Amino acid sequence: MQKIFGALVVTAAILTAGVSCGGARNGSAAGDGTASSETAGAPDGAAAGSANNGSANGSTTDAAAASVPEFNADSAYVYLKRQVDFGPRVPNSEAHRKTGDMLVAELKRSGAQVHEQRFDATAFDGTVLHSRNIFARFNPEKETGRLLLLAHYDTRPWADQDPDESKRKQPIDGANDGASGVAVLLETARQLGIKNPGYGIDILLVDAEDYGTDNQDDSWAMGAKYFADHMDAKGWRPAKAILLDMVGGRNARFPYEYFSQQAAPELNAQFRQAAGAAGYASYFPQTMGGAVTDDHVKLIEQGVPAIDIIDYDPRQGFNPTWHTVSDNIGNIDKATLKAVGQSLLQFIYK
Ligand code: 1BN
Ligand code: ZN
Repeated sequence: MQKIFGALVVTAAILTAGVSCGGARNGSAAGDGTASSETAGAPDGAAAGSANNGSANGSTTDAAAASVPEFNADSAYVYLKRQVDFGPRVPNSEAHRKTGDMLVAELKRSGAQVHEQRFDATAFDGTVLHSRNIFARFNPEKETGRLLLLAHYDTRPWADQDPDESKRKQPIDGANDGASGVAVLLETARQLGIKNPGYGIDILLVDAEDYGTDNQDDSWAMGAKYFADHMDAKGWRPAKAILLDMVGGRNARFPYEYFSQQAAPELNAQFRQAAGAAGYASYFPQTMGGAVTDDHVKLIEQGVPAIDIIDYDPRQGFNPTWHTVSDNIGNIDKATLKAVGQSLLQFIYK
């Protein structure tokens, strides 16, 4: 088993913190939710366009779900493009701030109760990252059994894995590493606003994930750590959590991530069962991937069973665009967004 994490610990001091809460509003379909007429990926063994039995117009007060809504990959793609169009979402940049504002607005539009959790984090190089986690609650009155879905929205400041050394100081677009997970969750939020799953679901868009450095585990996932360290005081502890990271790449595959399987084998099995039921088992091979020090580890460390759906195979590594300038929208595969998003909706509404 190959391990992708460092051994050393670095101080990621939190200097200041504050939380604000926005009001809930009813969501509506993303008006511009069709970026193109391309057909998103068909499920295994099915014709394109016939994926699933969902209706787009369920009542917002439905309780138990008899059918699973259809995940609109075109809408997810638009959500991805909107992020990328702001430019690299490096903490402290204007693009980062504008993206955060857009995410808050979209989550409110879906009908969620939205909280902005602001904090400053000191990165490994001493840079103070003015950061904001964005936390959206569906059915906030349900106190137990809540499902947390998360993804990071910040992007890496350096293309330090680029094969061309002259590009390694450039920031990345983060179309896959960052925007893809957020896009799937924004489309999921839109679906939750249309059809109430009948239980508590939270969506957490975390900040300050990707400002890390080799061999310093605590230099990564600072936003997730901040959330995990403060969730009990806020009454926000979930029963289980699913992290999406790099869920839009070409030829993506999502084997079991090591820490996920150690901490939450049952949740992992349930998610993969849902993926199979949705017709997307081929994206989720029943093999062990590597260990990735990602946002979910911060929740696991606080006792939350959490899994990471991440395109990482120890034999092939991450997607070849990982932390390179090629992590751009041209290398996004809508079929991958569809496979992960539909599997997630199947899990939610099963
Ligand atoms: C995931 C995406 N990660 C960063 N971008 C987590 C990670 C941390 C991956 C350390 C490799 C090493
Ligand atoms: Zn990254």
